[in-house]
Amino acid sequence: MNPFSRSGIYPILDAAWLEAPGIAPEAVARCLGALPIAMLQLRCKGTGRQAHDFFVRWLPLLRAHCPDLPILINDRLDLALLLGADGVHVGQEDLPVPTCRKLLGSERIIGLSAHNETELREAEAWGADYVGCGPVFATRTKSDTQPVLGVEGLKKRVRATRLPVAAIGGIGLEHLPAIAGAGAWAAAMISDPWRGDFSSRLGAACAAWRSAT
Ligand code: 3NM
Repeated sequence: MNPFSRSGIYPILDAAWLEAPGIAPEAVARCLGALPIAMLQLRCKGTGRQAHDFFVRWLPLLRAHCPDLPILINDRLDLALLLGADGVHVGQEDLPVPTCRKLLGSERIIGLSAHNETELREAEAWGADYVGCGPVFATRTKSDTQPVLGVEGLKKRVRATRLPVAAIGGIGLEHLPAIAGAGAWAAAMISDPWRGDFSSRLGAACAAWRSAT
């Protein structure tokens, strides 16, 4: 199945949230497997060993509970290859897309963060499968972001590329109708689902997306 045929919520599971005390990994994985989400990403900005242990722990667990869902790894192409992830998401400072493509082959998914029209054009020329565009709103999760795009800025990015656009940055439940209305393929969310009961909040996000599209 074309992984971009289903638009929707794209949870990015960051180690900072996933490894917090009190998190029940099985319950999180089960909840993700039960929801109509578009794609999943695991992200760990820790040291090499921390990242290794995190991806080794979580990827097989998510795979077992979400067999039909593409699961990407942020940045760490080596660990994506090791673990058989469905692809990687890279930023402008990470390994270049053509290098990732050589190592991953044509079937796996490569997402690239793109912040202006030049980067959007490069993403297409290099054969990225989708682009991440943000921050749409102010975010506390990442400090070195570009200026806030807003919904109008997001619409411009969507119009400027033929690639599917994953909107990212400060996206909460309340923003989903506007993000869907802007033509984004997905709304990538890190912190919002954790602002309450993870499962109910993510379920509400999926329902909000469905009613907006
Ligand atoms: N990339 P939250 S914003 C990882 O603008 C990331 O490229 C961004 O986290 C970009 O959903 C961002 O908690 C953080 O705001 C998103």
